[in-house]
Amino acid sequence: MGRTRTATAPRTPRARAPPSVGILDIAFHRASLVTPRGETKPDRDRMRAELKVVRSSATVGRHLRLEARRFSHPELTEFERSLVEGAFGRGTFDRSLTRLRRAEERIRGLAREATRETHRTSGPDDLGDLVRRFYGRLSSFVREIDPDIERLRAIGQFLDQRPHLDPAAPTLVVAGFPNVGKSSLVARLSSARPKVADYPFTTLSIAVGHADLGFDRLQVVDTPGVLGRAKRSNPAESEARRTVEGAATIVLFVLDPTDRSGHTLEEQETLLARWTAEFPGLPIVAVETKCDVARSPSARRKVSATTGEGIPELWAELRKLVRPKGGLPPVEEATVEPPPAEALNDDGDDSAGRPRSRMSRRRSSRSGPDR
Ligand SMILES: Nc1nc2c(ncn2[C@@H]2O[C@H](COP(=O)(O)OP(=O)(O)O)[C@@H](O)[C@H]2O)c(=O)[nH]1
Ligand SMILES: [Mg+2]
Repeated sequence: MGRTRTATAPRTPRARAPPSVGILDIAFHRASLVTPRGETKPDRDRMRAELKVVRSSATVGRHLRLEARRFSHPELTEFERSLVEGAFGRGTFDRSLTRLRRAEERIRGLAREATRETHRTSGPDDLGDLVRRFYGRLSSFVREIDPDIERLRAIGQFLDQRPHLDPAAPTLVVAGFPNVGKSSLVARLSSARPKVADYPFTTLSIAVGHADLGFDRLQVVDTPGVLGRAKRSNPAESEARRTVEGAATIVLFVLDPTDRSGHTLEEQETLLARWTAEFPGLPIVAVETKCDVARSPSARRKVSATTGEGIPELWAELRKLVRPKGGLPPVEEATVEPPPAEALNDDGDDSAGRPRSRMSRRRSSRSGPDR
């Protein structure tokens, strides 16, 4: 066998140009359009060099501020920061943001220095050299932070694909092992229409729906399944755990007593016991679902997302737990806010144009993203 490449060898995808290429292209193009004014040609030469320095650096600065702006208007919530930390590593977000801001400052300083230098330089050749040197340094400053810009863009995309949870609203996080019926229950309990399927990890990231409690609006969050392994977890599992830890005011822990999920009740109970110990202040309501198929002898509440059995009683229990401290009159029945039929799409959350909070309008909520 020779070392010839076979036709079936996988081709590496063409690398995308780093962000600096686009940013610098725009900056240099804009700088090339300057129209210097001045009485004499030497005046105009000097002015042209100065304007090129000022305009190219200002354009780059504006682009860098735009890359960072997404994270400060509005500020990320603690929970969003925790999700980002889980997916991208501790501290990486802040590091990239700091490096971006520092680069912007350095570029401002560099431009000030070069502008001053144009006043001490004369002759088109020397001025041309000065601008070229400035462009070179500007380019290397921007190239240096390519990985940071790329990371911030990826973080922005990651957050766009997750619902924005209102940190002030009561939040029911529905969690449990994979394939036990979490998404089916979320659909029963809220306006969300997550994808339901009989294989594990249908739900790879969190999704939110809402239920109107009368006195308040409950956020109901669907989470990816957690296998409850002591030391290891995949990104979807760690997202679920962070949601329990960082967003839940109540956890609905769903157990499947049938053999359909592929996990024994004992395995599931072990995770329930672990979380109960790990989150002592958090109300955890355990329910056994799929009661239309099988019931365990336990004293736990039994429900079925398929037939709706046990759901009103479950609501009554949940409602007591989220009752506001001020003691507004209790409401008899929680009403789920179903979106109108035409708005029932794969995006899950209400796309019905119902008024949402400013924050949730900003980012679209997704349910059951099967990515
Ligand atoms: N018979 C029955 N099947 C259910 C029930 N809830 C969910 N399932 C089925 O169980 C499978 C997994 O459901 P899903 O909601 O996607 O589980 P998740 O992975 O925990 O979100 C799907 O095939 C559902 O149709 C239930 O109450 N009764
Ligand atoms: Mg699911």
